[in-house]
Amino acid sequence: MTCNFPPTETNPHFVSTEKPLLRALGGHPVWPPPLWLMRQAGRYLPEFRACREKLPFLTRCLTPDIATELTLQPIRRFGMDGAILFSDILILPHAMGQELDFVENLGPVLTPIRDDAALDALQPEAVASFIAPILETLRHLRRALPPATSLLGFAGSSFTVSCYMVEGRSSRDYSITREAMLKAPAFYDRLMALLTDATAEMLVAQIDAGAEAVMLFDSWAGLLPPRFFRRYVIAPTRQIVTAIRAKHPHVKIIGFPRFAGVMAPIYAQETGIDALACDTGASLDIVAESLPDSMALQGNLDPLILKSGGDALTQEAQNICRSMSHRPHIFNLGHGVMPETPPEHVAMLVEAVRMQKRPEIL
Ligand code: 1CP
Repeated sequence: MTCNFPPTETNPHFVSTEKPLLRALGGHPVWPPPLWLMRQAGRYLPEFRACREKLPFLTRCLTPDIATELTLQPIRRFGMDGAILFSDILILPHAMGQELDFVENLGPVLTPIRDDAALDALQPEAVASFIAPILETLRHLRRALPPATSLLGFAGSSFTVSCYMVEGRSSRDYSITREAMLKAPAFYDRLMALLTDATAEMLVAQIDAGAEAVMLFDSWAGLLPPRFFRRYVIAPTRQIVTAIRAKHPHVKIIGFPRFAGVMAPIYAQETGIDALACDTGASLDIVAESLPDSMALQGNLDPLILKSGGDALTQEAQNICRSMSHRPHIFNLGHGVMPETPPEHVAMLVEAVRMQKRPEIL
């Protein structure tokens, strides 16, 4: 018999009625850990590829029925605990008027913004109506998702989005953007201020429309030296967190400062986020040592191990879960699912995480 009273972790029969992912984000250990995968909706799924051939990426993001369907595909197949809105971090600059295209084998292409005149032409006031279909998708998803699945909204962090806006495309080192910090600080600070306000507003709108938690992707955070990291990663993230908290004090925020290394726990503590998403190179137990017990960690299986499959996949996934069993942990990858990943490996991973025994009774 199970019993859910009194509500305490020390009662071995305690069963929470809260969604597992939200419970972990709230600072409680959950076993087995809730699970979702970055880029879980994507090219590795045949049903995704079928839709991809018919419609351009931006149309898929901005058509509520399609974006809802693409968000739900991995949930139907694998029953993840989190559903992440099908959209992109570059929708925000596009919504402000920056031209954006996604080119096969090249990725995003934007008209670069490198001076005040280009910045003046942006229209942050246009964002609200541009993202209306995305908010509609969130409302659809809240109705369509299974009761235990949590709905995640997201945005890119100001620094990472600025990289694409200034550079105009993907780059190895975003040197044009980083040079703008040095050579045109007034311009760059203006861009960051504009982005930080717009990002906070967009995330508040996503929460108003039904997102139950939000994630900030700072994919290129690790490119910055510590002083710049504090100024362009930690400070704007703290500002976004503060703005969200003012409107939605209980909604949890996940931060992902990729490649931040030793700066990651400092980021976690100084920004005020609720959960730290860790990249593949992070040692979760070492990161955990410098964080409060109630702060959830998310991650961090190597996407290449998922692609390769076999015993290494089960072993590595279970090692991560066991090392985090005593604290709030959300299982995920250290970066997105690779397009060449066989869907059966994802099914294997979900089973390996869900079916393992609790460490104390092994
Ligand atoms: O045609 C296609 O299928 C395009 C592929 C694709 C997809 C499926 C892109 C282009 N974006 C997305 C969706 C996406 N992007 C999601 C939602 C779906 C999900 O996670 O299941 C999310 C959360 C993102 C976030 C995103 N976009 C990031 C941050 C995370 C990360 O990967 O580091 C970044 C940097 C982008 C930019 C982007 N979008 C797409 C591409 C090819 C790129 C460039 C990536 C690069 O520069 O390396």
